[in-house]
Amino acid sequence: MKNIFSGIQPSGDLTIGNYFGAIKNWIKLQSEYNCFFCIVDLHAITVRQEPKRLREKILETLAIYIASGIDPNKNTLFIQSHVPFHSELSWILNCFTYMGETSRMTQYKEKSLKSGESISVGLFTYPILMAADILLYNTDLVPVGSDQKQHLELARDLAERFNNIYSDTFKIPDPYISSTSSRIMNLQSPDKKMSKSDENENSYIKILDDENIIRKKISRSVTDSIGSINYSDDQLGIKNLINIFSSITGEDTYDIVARFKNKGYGDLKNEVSNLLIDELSTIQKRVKELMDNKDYLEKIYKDGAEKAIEASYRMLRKVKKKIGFI
Ligand code: AQP
Repeated sequence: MKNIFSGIQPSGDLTIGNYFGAIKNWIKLQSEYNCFFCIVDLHAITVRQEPKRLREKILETLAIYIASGIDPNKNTLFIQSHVPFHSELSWILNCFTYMGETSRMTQYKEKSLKSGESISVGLFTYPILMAADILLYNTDLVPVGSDQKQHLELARDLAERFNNIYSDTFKIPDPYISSTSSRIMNLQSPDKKMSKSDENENSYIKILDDENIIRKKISRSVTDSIGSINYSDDQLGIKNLINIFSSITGEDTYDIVARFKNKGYGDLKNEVSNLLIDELSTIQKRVKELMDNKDYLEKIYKDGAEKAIEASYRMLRKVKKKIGFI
């Protein structure tokens, strides 16, 4: 079986961007691949986190994975900081990365604009840690949203660079990016991606938002003055709603447009709200049950760490040997 690695930062409340862009694809892929699904807490501290909240969000992220349909018996579910090899390989790869490569990263550029002088070095080297995450597990495929494509290219470049210097060591991973769910957009500024750390709560929908909040946020989502429903870059807000619709039903975007011919934006918003509420309510109920059963979650992440350590220590040993460490 081929290997998959993917993860989400517990840096806030997971959004439907994380759900459609990552988790939903994982569910589809879990029966065909040997999957490592990680809660990337080391990545989360690239921006300041409140300790109590971070602890809560780490467990909640694990609960969301399981509640969404990731089978903990079939897949390895673990917390990144429980496997020290991630940080260790990350340092080694730091020494093989050029400053220009990390400076070019769009996510770094966008976030540094927000943080100014107080941006952490961790945010600058974040893609190198991500490369270490992926390369440790002989990963064939990385299911991500399109925002992460550039980071994945760096992982591929670093793997090739290392292999060229020292002979074949790392497998070269491929991205897996689905078309309609690859970039769920901000509900208030549909030219930007939806992000869990956005300051405006109305810009994103949390996986755990209740029915009323979902309806309110969708009804307030920004559209346009054109007045007819088309799948077009001139109507980014409407396009985003159609993509969300399609991510849930699997329907082609053209069929969705045809279905709403002669109907108004209110009809589309209403239907998207209904679909989202339907999709998320079972997950929300299950997350609640899991969060009340911390012993079960602890067993899953402890077993997961053991399996992840077992799967990755050989790779780090091989890397160290090739470099010349004793
Ligand atoms: N809006 C999105 N559309 C599609 N996919 C998305 N992903 C995130 N947002 C969207 C995918 O979710 C996975 C995990 O993302 P992450 O939380 O580790 O990092 P991120 O991409 O930086 O997500 P956020 O929500 O924007 O986090 P913050 O605000 O903390 O930086 C990835 O596969 C990502 O593509």
